[in-house]
Amino acid sequence: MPDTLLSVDARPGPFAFRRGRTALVVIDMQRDFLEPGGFGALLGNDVSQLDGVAARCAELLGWARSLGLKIVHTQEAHLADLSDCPPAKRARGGLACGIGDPGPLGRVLVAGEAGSDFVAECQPLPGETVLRKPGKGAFWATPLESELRWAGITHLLFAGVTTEVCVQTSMREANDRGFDSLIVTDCCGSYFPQFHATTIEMVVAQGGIVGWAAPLSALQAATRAAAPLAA
Ligand code: TIU
Repeated sequence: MPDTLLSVDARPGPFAFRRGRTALVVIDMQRDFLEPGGFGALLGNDVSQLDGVAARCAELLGWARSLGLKIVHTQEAHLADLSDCPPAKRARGGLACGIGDPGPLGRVLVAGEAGSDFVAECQPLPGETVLRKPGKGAFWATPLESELRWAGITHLLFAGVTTEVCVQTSMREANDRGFDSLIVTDCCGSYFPQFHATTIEMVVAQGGIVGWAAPLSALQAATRAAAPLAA
């Protein structure tokens, strides 16, 4: 299949990428962050602030699948023995029911438990990468960078939750590793709307100090205007 060059109407300027060199990274669309009783709720957050993100991420996934993009789903979850959970992370917040404890969705933030699973709308398909990560950033203590480089990926599209925690941390890690990255603004969400909005501004400020930002509609428009490359 010939590659395709797409140009997205983005901030702070056009974001051009080749279909064959671009991956969609969907960050932590797990029950633990989106549903009542999960880690996000146990931290004291109002998970209803994330209503609508799963449906929009599903639409983004459909767009990326139809384009044949590489797709990575990350999952913030720890090993059952918590050997990959820094004690400082577990202690943070002083929760009565925290990481590793039995909660309404199984052991909190532990791989294989109900809360660690992806929400129904964002389940990975066969052939897509599922990347468990112990931290907020997708590159720390994971094989993500190697996997992207081996696949020839140079450009990344970021979506998922939460905008200012795991999405922004991962995007900053990608930026420092030389990947050009775009945050899909309406396919991310935060428990704090003002943090979501400010994160977008932080990304695109200073000429795109961290990367680019655009809504899903801009990606869809870019596909409609796309031209196949000769080789
Ligand atoms: N608490 C919060 O906003 N986020 C996280 O703990 N993890 C992710 O963002 N995935």
